[in-house]
Amino acid sequence: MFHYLNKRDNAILSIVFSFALFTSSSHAAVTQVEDAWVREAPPSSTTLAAYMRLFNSSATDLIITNISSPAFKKIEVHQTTTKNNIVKMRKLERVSIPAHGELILEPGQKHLMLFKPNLKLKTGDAITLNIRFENGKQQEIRAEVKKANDMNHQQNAHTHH
Ligand SMILES: [Cu+2]
Repeated sequence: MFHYLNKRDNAILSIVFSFALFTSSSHAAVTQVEDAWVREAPPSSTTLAAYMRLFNSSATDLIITNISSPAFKKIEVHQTTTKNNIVKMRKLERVSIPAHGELILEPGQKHLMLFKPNLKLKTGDAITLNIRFENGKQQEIRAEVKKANDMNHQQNAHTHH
């Protein structure tokens, strides 16, 4: 358990350090990114899902116009909804990160739907996502492929089999 906590603390430290770098650089990142990951799927899967948290520290909303990756043919932002026990996903046409706010992409909620991978992705692999914003800026994000259970460090480490 202690080992687990230490790992998490290190991750937080490195995120804080990245923020410091970004704010002092002229190539400042458009958003601050936390926990970007792709859910590992069976090799035959034609769609995968990616999750992350994007923070907008600026005073204006950031509108996402396009997301792409060399590893996938197409990427959409989806919203999952559950109605009468039926789970549905719909494509969101206009997605923004509010000023001084955040966009949370997480399982069961909003997520990135990644279509037609160009290669078989497994745990430990990483992909690059390119987000374009309406203001003309763009940002590259690295997302690591993980099993669904690996990412629960923000919630809890309880898994039931
Ligand atoms: Cu979806």
